[in-house]
Amino acid sequence: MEKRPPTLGEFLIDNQNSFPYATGELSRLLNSIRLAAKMVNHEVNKAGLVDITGAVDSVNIQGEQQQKLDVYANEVFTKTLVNREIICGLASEEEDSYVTVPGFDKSHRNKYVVLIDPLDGSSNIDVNAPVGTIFSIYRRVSPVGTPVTEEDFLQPGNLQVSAGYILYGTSTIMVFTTGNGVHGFTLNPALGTYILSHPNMKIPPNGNIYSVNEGKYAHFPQGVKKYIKYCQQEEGDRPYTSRYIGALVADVHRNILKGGIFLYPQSSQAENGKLRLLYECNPMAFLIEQAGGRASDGHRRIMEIKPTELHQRVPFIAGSEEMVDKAEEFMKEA
Ligand code: P6P
Repeated sequence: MEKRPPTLGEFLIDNQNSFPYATGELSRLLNSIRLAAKMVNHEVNKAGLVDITGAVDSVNIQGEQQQKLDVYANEVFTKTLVNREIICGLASEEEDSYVTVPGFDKSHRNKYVVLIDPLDGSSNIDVNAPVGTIFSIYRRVSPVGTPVTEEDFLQPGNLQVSAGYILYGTSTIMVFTTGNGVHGFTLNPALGTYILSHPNMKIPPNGNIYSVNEGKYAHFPQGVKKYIKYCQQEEGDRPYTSRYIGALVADVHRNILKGGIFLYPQSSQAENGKLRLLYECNPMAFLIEQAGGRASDGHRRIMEIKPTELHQRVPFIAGSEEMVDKAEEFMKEA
């Protein structure tokens, strides 16, 4: 009889020994993210039916109007991760600073810190378009048994132990890596379990989808403008198809499956672009590189950038290797 695909829980048990520093903590950590994602998914799926869509009268540290689901998702992930006493600290895009997990005797003995964008693309909520959660996990650098420090969060992306996203789309999928490839688990809502649906995801080395907010074209640097015009020229497999969902998780997930490039460049309006290095670019870069693609800021590999502040923004050019190579050629010119 053909063996059914494993659930996420079974996968974590079966692969426990391949996780870095296999002590069971990482498995428990990924399991707590799985639970929080189910809770957020439940609310996202009924957003149109209950009073949970729309904005609250608060603005987050990014200066962005918070949506009700933003606040809810942040609370769910923060409480689930802190209450399980698995981590020593947490940083969220929605929080001004990092959160030290209370309970000196226990939490400070934990080895991992988590950085999270609880609900990426939240402006899509009210129009029933896809949204996502992005997470990034590091091993602390400060001594175990002491309170977590900012340095624990300001680590370059190449030190990530794990990273992943949950895409709340036409179905809900959790995609993550622990440095041994990228695997996708689709939620079976009837059973409440995530089933391995996309084992060992690989991004095609080339593709014909480019993803950029062309409404900002006038503000892009010359090299970016030239690359966009290159994408639109009739030659070979071009013009490419333009696809832009307005939620990083959805655009990146599509590009990993089909091949493509995503660009959020710097501009005259935003000299470092919009996307956050720690909560969005590093985890996505880890996943894309593990899937065989590339992620740069147009000049440097994203995962080699040494962060200087928690909410730092960087330009983000990522996806199929040959497409990122070509885009960087144009960006070198001007
Ligand atoms: P713009 C969502 O706010 C987000 O952080 C990403 O998910 C998305 O790719 C990007 O911003 C969209 O930004 O400026 O094109 O609306």
